[in-house]
Amino acid sequence: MRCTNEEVISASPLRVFCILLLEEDVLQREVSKGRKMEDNNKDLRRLISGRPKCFMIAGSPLCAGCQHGTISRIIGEVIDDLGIVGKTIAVGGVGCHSMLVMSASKFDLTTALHGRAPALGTGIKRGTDGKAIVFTLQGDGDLAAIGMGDLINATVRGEKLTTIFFNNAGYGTTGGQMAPTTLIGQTTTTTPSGRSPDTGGFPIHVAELMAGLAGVAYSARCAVNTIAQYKRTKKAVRTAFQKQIDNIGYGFVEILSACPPLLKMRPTDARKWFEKHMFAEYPLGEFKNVDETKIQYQVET
Ligand SMILES: Cc1ncc(C[n+]2csc(CCOP(=O)(O)OP(=O)(O)O)c2C)c(N)n1
Ligand code: SF4
Repeated sequence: MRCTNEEVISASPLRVFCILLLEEDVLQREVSKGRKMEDNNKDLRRLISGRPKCFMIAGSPLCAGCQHGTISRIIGEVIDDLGIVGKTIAVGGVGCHSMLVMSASKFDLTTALHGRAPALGTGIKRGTDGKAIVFTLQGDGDLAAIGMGDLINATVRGEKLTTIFFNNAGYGTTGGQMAPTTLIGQTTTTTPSGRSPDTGGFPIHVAELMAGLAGVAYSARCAVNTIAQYKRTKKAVRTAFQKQIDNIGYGFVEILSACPPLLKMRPTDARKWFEKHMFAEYPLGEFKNVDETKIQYQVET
């Protein structure tokens, strides 16, 4: 997709990184002074162009306006903050969602067959006697279509894993086919007249579904369209990791992520479309946050 320079700058992940990383008071101070950020202000430049310590490269190989990069950055920052880079192992699904973390990070990583990340993560977690901090990166094609059985069964087995779920309402990597999360009426290459419930079924709400499963300790849905959302998402990702670190249960965060090529829109329009339609179908919030995974009923022996 061809974009003007202005559009690329205004919507690219790098700028989203920049804007979102600025503390609000710093931003307000700069704006109230009515001047552009000075090139020689090292702190500001670090905030603008810096990267998580556990990332080896700055920037992103993803399309202009793809919010996967912003989400990946949040994951990197949380791993830095928790000081777990040496014992973290990422398991990437197949798709754009794992591209940045897989190409940029200093922690160990591997990729699973499409949808099988929770199964491979289980093997790694158990093979390290629970010592490794294992998280999966999965898209809505990877997790909610081909991989749904693997995800549910990992929670049913009581695995202590963390999953970051990128919901961009379709398959990005393979050119924009319908996913289980695609909205009713949304046009994709496999729903050229818009998704119809009669033939395409209904959008799936994975964060709510996960909240109903006994092995899950934390489930939330977040977004990264504003500074406030960025902060809330970072807190949610941190909590999802903490549930694993504290051996409480499965930690799950669904994050809404705009994909301009999927929508055949320019980045700025794709973001507006997301705010209008995705937020209506997929409410943001925490659906479960418990400190122990309780047993409902036990047979007396
Ligand atoms: C078993 C199998 N089936 C299909 C594919 C083709 N394939 C690769 S990526 C992908 C879709 C990925 O979409 P999603 O998980 O939503 O990630 P996104 O690219 O949107 O981040 C598909 C169908 C595959 N690699 N393996
Ligand atoms: S196709 Fe979509 S999900 Fe993939 S990098 Fe581009 S914007 Fe991101």
